[in-house]
Amino acid sequence: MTELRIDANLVAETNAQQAEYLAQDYDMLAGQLARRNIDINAITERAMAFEVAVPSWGTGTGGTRFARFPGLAEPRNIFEKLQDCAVINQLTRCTREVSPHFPWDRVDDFSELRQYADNLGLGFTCVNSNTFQDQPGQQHSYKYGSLTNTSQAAREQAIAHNIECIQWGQTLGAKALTVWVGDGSNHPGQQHFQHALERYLDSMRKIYAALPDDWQVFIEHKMFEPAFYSTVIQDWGTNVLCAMELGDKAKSLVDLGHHAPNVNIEMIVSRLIQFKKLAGFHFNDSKYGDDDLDSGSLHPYQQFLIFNELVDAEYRKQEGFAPCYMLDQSHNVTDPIESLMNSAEEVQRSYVKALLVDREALYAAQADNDALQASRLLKAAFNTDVGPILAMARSRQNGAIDPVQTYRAANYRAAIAADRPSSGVSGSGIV
Ligand code: PSV
Ligand code: MN
Repeated sequence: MTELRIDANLVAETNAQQAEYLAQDYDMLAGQLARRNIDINAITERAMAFEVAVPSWGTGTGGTRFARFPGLAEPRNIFEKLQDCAVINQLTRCTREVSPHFPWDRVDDFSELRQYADNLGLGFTCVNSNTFQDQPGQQHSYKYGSLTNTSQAAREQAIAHNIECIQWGQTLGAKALTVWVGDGSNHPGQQHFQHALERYLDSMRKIYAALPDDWQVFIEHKMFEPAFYSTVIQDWGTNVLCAMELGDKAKSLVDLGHHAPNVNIEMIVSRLIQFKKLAGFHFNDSKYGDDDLDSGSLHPYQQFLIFNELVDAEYRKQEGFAPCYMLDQSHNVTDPIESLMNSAEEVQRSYVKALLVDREALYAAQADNDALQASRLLKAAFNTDVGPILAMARSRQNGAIDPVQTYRAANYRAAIAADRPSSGVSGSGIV
C-alpha cells in the first residue's frame, strides 16, 4: 500500500494522549447502555462497519455564483482528490469509497486510476454524469436542457455521455450511475411539462438499456436551480414515477437539500423503502434551499429521524434494502478535508443513535397510540452521547480518536503546498 499522507506515528501519538479518557467515557457509556439492555461492543462493531462515500468534487473549496475563495493546496485533479480522500479515510475509517463526477474526473486510463485508488485503500461507488454544463469543444449546448432538450441531437449527446460514464465506471469497479439533470424552465409557458418528461423518459430508457446486469441507475430530483420556475425531475413523486416506469434497476436518490422547506424527508425515505425504490442519499444540511452545508450542522434531529427509518428497515430485514450513502456538500469557508471528516462522523453518529432506539418498545407504543412514549423513546436514543462509540470505532481501526485535531497537528496542507501550487484563479463556480 502507498504510504498514507499523515504519519501513522502521529496518529498513534495523538491517540495515546486521549486513550485513557476515551476508555473512561466508553466504560461509563457501556454501563448506561447495559441498563438499557444494549451491548456497547455490538454497537461499536456496527459503527465500524458503517460507510459513507466522499464526493470527489467536495474535496475542492466550493463557491457560490458570486465567488469562490480557493484554499491552500487544493487538489487539481482526481489523483490529488484521491490523496485527500485517503487522508479522510485514514483518520475517520468510514469513508473507503469515493463517488467520482465526469467529465470533471475523466482520465485517459481508468485502470490506472482504479489501481491508484486501490493503493490508497480506496474504491469507487456510484459515478455521476454531468450534462448541466457545456464542456470545451462540445457540439450541442445544454443551455436549454440535456436529456430533455427539444433538440434530438443534444439529447443523443447527453445519452452518449451517460453511457460513457457507465463504461468508465465499470473499469473503476463502480456499480451505479447517478443522473441529475439541471433541465427545467425559468418562465411559465417556456416548457411543455408533459412533453419534457416524455423526452426525459425516452432518453433514460436508452441509458437504462446500457446498464450492465449488476448495475443500477439512481435518479436525483431537485426542486430548483439552475432552473428557477420548474425542473423536470422536481420532487420525489416525479422521481419515483420515472424509476417505476424504467424498471427494477432504477431507483430514487434523496439529496437532503433538494426539497421544499419543511418537507418530511424521513417519510419520503419510508415510502421509498416500502416500494424498494430507495437508491441512497446525498447527505448535506440546509437552512434555505440547496445550501450544501455540512451534514448535521443544522438539523441533526432530522438526520437522526431519517436514520431511524433506515435502521428500522435493517431491523425488519426489509428485502432488497441496500442504500448507498454519500456526502454531497460544498465547503466555502472551511477546509474541505475537515468538513468531510466532520460530516462523515455526523452521518455515522445519526446511524449509531438510531441503533439505540428500543424498536420493540416503539412498536408497542405505536400500537397503544402512546404518542408521548413513542417520542420519548426516539429522544432517549437521540439524546445519548455516542461520541465514545464513534471514537472507539476509529481507534480500533487505527483511525484518529479526534480526526480534526490530528489532521491539524499534521499540518497536511502546508506540507503538500509546494506540490500543489494555486492556480491563482478566484472565479465563481459550483463544485
Ligand atoms: C446538484 O445540485 C447536485 O446535488 C447533484 O448531485 C450534482 O451531481 C452535484 O450537486 C454536484 O454539482
Ligand atoms: Mn446531490
